[in-house]
Amino acid sequence: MVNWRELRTTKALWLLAAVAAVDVALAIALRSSLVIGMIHGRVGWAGELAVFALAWLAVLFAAAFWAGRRIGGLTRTVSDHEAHLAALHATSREWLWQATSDFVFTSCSPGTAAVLGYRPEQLVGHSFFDFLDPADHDQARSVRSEAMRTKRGWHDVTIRWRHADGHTVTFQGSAVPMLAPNGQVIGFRGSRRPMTVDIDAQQRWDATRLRITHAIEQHQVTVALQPIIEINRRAWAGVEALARFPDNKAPDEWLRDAQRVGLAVQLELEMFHTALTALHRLPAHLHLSFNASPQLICDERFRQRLVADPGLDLSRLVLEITEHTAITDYAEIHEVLAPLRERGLRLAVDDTGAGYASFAHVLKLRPDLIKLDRSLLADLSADPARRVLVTSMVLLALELGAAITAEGVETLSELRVLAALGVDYAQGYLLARPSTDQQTWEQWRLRQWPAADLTRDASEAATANATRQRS
Ligand code: G
Ligand code: MN
Repeated sequence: MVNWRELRTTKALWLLAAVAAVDVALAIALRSSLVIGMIHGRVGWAGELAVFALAWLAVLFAAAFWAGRRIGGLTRTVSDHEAHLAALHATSREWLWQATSDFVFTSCSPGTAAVLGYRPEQLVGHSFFDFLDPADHDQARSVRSEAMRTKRGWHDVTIRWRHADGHTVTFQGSAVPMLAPNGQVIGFRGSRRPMTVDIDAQQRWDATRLRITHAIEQHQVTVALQPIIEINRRAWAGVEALARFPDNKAPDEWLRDAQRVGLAVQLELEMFHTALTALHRLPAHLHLSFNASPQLICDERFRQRLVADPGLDLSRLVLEITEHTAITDYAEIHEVLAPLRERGLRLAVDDTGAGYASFAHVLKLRPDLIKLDRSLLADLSADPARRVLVTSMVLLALELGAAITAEGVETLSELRVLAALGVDYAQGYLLARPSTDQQTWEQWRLRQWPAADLTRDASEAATANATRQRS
C-alpha cells in the first residue's frame, strides 16, 4: 500500500542525508581553522563556520532519528493492513472482489465459493453478466454507467445472482472505483454479502427440483396431439405434440420451473421422448411437430437422439423454435441443424407475429415452415391491416420456399380468410382440440375437415359478414 506520508518522509530523509553530508564535509574542511583559532585564542570566520556546522550536525542527527522512527511506525502499519486484508480474504463469508470497468472479474476472495458456488478461478476473467440473474442485467448496467459517470462506485445495491447449482441468490454489495493517475475509472473493487438466507425459497427450490426429477424419472409427461390440416386439400397433414403434466399446469410453467432448477434440457428431452412414442402410432404420411428450445437443439444428447435411432424418419419430424426465446447464436443453430435438415428434418418458426422481431427472426432461421401466432388472427376478417401483415408473411414464405401454418384457428370465417390469403395449413379449435386420447387420434383419420371456399365471393362474404357483426 503506497502511503503519501511515507513517501514524503522518505524524501525528507534523503534531503536530510544530503544536508548532513555537506555539513560534515564543511566541518572537516574547516576543522583546522577552528583548531588554529582556538590555539591562538581568536577564532576567525572559518572557525565560526566550523562550530556552526558541528552544531547543525547535532540537529540533523536528531531529525534523522525522528524520521527513522516514523518510517518504522508506518511500515508496521502497512504490514498490519496487509495482514488484516489477508485474514479478511481467507476467513470472510463475504465475497470480496475486484473487476475491470467492464465488469470482468480480476480477483475474488475464497469466500465466493461458499456464497455463489464458484471458486474464484472460475470467475476471474469472466463477466459479471455470465453469473447475474438475467432479470437483473438491466439494473447492473445502469449501476455501472452511473458509477462510471460519477466516479463514486455504489453503495448497498441489491442484485440477484445465479448460484452454480442454478438457484437465485440475492446479494447486497458496495464498491469503490479504481482510478488511473489521469482520473479515469479503470475498475472497481468491493464486497457483496448474501442477504439473509431465505429458507422458504431454498425449500421451494428443493421441492421443485424433486418434482421435476420425479416427473422425468417416472415418465409422468404425456403427450396431447393437435391435428394440422392442409387447407386446400382438406387433408390431415400432421400433428403438433403438446406436453401434458400430472398437475395439468401448462408446459410453459413446467419449463420455467425446470429452467430455475437447472433441469430444462432434461425435461425437454423427456418431452421429446414422449412425443416420439406418439409419432410411431400415427399413419406414416403424417409429420410430427415438436416445440424445441434453442438450448435443446444445441444439446448434444438431443442430436444423438435424432441421429442414433434408425427407426426415426427425420423427414416426418418438424422442430418448432419459439420466437419468445432469445436466440443468441443463430450460427450455432444452423451448424447443428444443417446435417439433420439434409436428412429431411424440417424447421418451423413458432408464434410468428407474437414477438417484435418476426421478420428478422424468420430471415435468420430460414425455416421450412412459418407458424402464424393466434394473435394475428383475431379480427382478421374485419381488419385490413392484419390481412396485410399475413399477406406479407405469405410473400416472405414464398420467397424462402417455406409453407405457412396458421395456429389457433377458431372460426370458419378465419379459415376462409386465411385460405384466401394463401396460407397453406391450419391448426386450431375449429379443426380439433389437442387430445391425449388415442381413440380420438384414430377418429381424425376419418374426419371430414371443414372446407374453406376459395372463391373471391366467399372471402368477400366473410368480410361483409364480419363488418355486419361489428356494426
Ligand atoms: O405456441 P404453441 O404453438 O406451442 O401453442 C400451442 C398452444 O395453443 C397449445 O397450448 C394449444 O392448446 C393452444 N391452442 C391450440 N389451438 C388453439 C385455438 O384454436 N385457440 C386457442 N386460444 N389456443 C389454441
Ligand atoms: Mn408450437
